[in-house]
Amino acid sequence: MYSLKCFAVLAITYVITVLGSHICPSEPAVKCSCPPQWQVWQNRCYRLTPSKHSWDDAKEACQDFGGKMAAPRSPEELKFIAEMARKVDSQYRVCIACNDKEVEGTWECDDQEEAEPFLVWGDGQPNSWRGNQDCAKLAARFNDRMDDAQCESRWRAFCVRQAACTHLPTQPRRYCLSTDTHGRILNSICLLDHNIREFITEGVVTCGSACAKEPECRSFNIKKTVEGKKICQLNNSTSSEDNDKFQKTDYFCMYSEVCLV
Ligand SMILES: [Ca+2]
Ligand SMILES: [Ca+2]
Repeated sequence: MYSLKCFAVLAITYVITVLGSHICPSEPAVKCSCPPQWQVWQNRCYRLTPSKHSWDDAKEACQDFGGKMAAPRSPEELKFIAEMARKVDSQYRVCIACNDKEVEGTWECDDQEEAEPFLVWGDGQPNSWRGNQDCAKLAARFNDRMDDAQCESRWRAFCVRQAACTHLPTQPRRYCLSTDTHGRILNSICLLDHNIREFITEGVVTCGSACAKEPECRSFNIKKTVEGKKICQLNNSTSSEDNDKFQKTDYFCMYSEVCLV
């Protein structure tokens, strides 16, 4: 009868090619986690202080939690922390680690000393109201943008710390081809009637990549048309699950399964 064999040489070639073409872009290579009360975003953890503090006290409060006061560094990070704050209080006002205490009008943000600080001001801000607004906050009423405020005003604060990240082992895939009892690759036998979709393909790697990305795909056929074009058929079953439909064809057809190494 037939058996399914994974060929080392083929596998190595395919694995290298497949990794080069990013077969699994949705699988993160790094997984990060945070202590309780902290929310992970990328490789950092965020939380709001439960109590309100003046700007200087907020810095200390964040340190007491094992982090430091946060200053968003990109539109994406700003969006993340604004959404986090809105969930706690739809009218939130929260301290962030930017100030112009030293030189009026020259803003500095923690961790952004190397470049222009990331500042997105609300309409009409910073206005240095009454000449005494040297600490930045983020506020819902300014459409999730920044406002210069009195450093003595008491708000919750955003704290940030590094997340604990581990690199997940990459999961290269290889393709197992059906062989006869002598180990010869079968090229006129395929799994029939389990076709989810089909398209013209360049070969095993392209077809296998498509199968790996299709949630329902369990195996694939590559059949050749009379014009010599290769058709990739993605199947929602495998030869072992429906052996009756694993049938001889009167055309070139190679059956394959995507397997984790
Ligand atoms: Ca100021
Ligand atoms: Ca202001």
